[in-house]
Amino acid sequence: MAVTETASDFTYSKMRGIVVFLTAFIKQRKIGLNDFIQKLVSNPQICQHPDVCVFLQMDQNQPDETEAYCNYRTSLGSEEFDLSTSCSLKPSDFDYLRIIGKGSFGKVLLAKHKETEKYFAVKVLQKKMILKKKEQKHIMAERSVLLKNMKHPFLVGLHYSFQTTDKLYFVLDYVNGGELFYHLQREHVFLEPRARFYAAEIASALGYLHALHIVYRDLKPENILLDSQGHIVLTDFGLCKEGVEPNGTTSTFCGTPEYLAPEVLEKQAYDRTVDWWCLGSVLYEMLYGLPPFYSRNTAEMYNNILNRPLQLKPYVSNSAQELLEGLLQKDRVQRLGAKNDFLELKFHSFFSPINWDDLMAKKIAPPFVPTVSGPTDLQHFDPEFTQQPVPTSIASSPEDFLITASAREAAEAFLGFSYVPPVDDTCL
Ligand code: ISQ
Repeated sequence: MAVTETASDFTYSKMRGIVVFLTAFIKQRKIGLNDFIQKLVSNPQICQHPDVCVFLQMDQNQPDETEAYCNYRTSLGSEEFDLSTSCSLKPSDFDYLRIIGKGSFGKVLLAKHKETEKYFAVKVLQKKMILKKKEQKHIMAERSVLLKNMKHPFLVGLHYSFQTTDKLYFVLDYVNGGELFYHLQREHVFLEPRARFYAAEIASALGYLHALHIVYRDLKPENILLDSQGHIVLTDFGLCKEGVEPNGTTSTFCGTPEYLAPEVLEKQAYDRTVDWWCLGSVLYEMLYGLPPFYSRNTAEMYNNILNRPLQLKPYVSNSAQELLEGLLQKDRVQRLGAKNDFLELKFHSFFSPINWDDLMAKKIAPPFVPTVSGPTDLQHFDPEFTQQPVPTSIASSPEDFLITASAREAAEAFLGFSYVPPVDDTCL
């Protein structure tokens, strides 16, 4: 009896050992298999091999299935978002309705997800263009910034990212209240309460990014949108600088001229205080109708940014002038926000009418509600974009199947762009 018990104890502990070993082994293999599959599907040539298609249960006759290799399910999605229930996304899952923005690497399109009939802004970037301009690190940074599980009421949300052989796709929240500066141009200047509301929403988003060690860096008019209720939505994380510690600095730059901080213009090291300069520029433009130090002559404007003292005309309040002086301080060490970042702005007298908890909860009624009749109302987008035809290559591109050397190079450069969540959480 005792012998039997010992034998069974022995068998049990041995079995447990084996189970523990096998569990760890299987877990390890799962991770390995996941990596292996990601590598497989990221190689266009291998991806189209019939055996690989069978292995991955892909239908070779459905080009889109093979072209969009990997997908990403993010926790960023808002509650009403349900693309996350879909196992994989591909370009042909969307109807691309209109071009709503253009940049040097690609386009932003209004797209309707066919199954859910929900609207998204899909940003499509050409890998070749990114590589040509050596911006691949920034784009991967944009993805990784968006993947940082960021959720903030005034930052655009990423729902998904995927890639084809030659393109990268970001599926983002769609907002159609127009660019903030589209409205500013129509009205020339904003009254102080309205400027304060927008500046506060932007500042809270920047403070949030800084807390995650992210410098937005590229705050410029076209990146500041309004949603249909009139709240701020900051887009375009393409030039965000990731991994900058609160006291760390970085010295690379590419950006837009009007809002360039002096340290950036001089190609000196910069840090998160560069965002407070940009916010100062936005606030100045909202209150005075032109960017600070503005000149039609770019060289003169650069010289003004570097050397001309800030002159503030008296038709804005003292607290607004004081805030602008703090934010548009040429010496970044003296700049408002240099010590305690967002906190220094939060407690500035200009923002004293703002209840920050209410602001974050979107409980403050926006001072202006854009008139939009529905999601497809594109009146606030530039007709220069919306009137252009949508290229058919966005939904499926024959070029994706021509495996040229440069396409392979591009594919390799963006390995890992599409994120496959851990095996336990996926339907791969
Ligand atoms: C979301 N909605 C409209 C326009 C956009 C442009 C860029 C990024 C996201 C967007």
